[in-house]
Amino acid sequence: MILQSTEWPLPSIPQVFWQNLDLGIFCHFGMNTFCDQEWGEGNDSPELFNPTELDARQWVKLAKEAGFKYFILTAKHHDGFCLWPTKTTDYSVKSSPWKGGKGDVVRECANACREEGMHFGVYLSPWDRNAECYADKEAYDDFYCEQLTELMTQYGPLLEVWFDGAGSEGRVYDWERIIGIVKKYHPDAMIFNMGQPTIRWVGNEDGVAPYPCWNTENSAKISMFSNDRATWLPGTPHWLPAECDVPIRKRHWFWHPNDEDSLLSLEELMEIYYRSVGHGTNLLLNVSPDARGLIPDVDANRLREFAAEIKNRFSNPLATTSGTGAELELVLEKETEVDHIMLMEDIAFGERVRKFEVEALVDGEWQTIVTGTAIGHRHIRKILPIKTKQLRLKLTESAGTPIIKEMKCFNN
Ligand code: FUL
Repeated sequence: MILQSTEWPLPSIPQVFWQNLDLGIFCHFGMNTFCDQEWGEGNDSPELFNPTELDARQWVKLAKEAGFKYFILTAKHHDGFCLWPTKTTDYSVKSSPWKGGKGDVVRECANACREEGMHFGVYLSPWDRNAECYADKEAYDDFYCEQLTELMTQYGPLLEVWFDGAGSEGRVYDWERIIGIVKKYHPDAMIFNMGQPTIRWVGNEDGVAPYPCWNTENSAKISMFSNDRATWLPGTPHWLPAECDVPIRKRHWFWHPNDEDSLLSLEELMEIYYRSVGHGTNLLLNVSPDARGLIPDVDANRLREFAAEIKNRFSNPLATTSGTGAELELVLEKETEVDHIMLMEDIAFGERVRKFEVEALVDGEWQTIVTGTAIGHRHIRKILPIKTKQLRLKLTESAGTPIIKEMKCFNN
């Protein structure tokens, strides 16, 4: 059935670009790294910030080697400590012993990204537990806008700006001004979940999206700590793809000593992959540098294993096709066992498919092997292995003519 309506939300070109990147690395590094904590109160001495071997190239090269396409650094977390020498406060790298107070982590990371061809983004926590002016709404809005302007103007192109709602439950910021600054300097950057977002939080920190996870939404949760919905400015687009964020060490965004046991297993990471990228969202996987300023070998190796497994499962399709219309056939060279199906719509034309089935020809009979609703940017389905030479995709409900960018099958 083709729905009558010819009106459905379309993504912007930068949104499509961002969705095609699929995989990003999140990097939490800061005062907490040196204090064995997740949420500093903003009173730890800058003297403690002293990475002995900081090398942002190591972080970014690893991300690139693992096939990740963007990198987001916590320029300031809730403790208020700034990783760049901001003019707005002394609570920054400037007051630390690292490089004699002349260092700039944001610059080193931005430069490494540029050199490696990695898209760069920044996280700037609205909640600030150090800034004295935080209690004064207007004064803090000024302070925050100045910090944001520094980040927007001194570090080259930015793919994404991450606004974290944690700690800001019930607080109102001057979003119009904040978003205005992002748009002025980086009109194509993705804005995460607050103000006038262009991408939304998936609603948990486990890295998993529900199925279906439609690309359209009218609201999103502000944080883990309340059921409040983020306040969005008028004009927020209806097309708002989700990003799934999760740390590679269970519940730990920052590095902690003697914490290797919390590293996710390869199986857990693959499960996350199926339920994020496989449900059509981007995956933002956090990997943290330690107190040396280097990503530890165990984390780096796990990330490499993860990358190798994705490649192993999804880079050699048995057959590939694409097409327009309500039915698509996928013919294999010979009868083979199939255990994964991957489908992609051409989302530049919207998310048109509302219901589908995949059938396999087995002993001359068509058997339904998959039924679903959303396809969107990507849909990956693991199935019980079935021997077949031919598959067909039936798009049983859609808005307008379905446009399938890719249909593939695999045998692992
Ligand atoms: C949460 C924060 O409270 C965590 O520390 C981390 O930054 C995560 C990405 O978002 O809301």
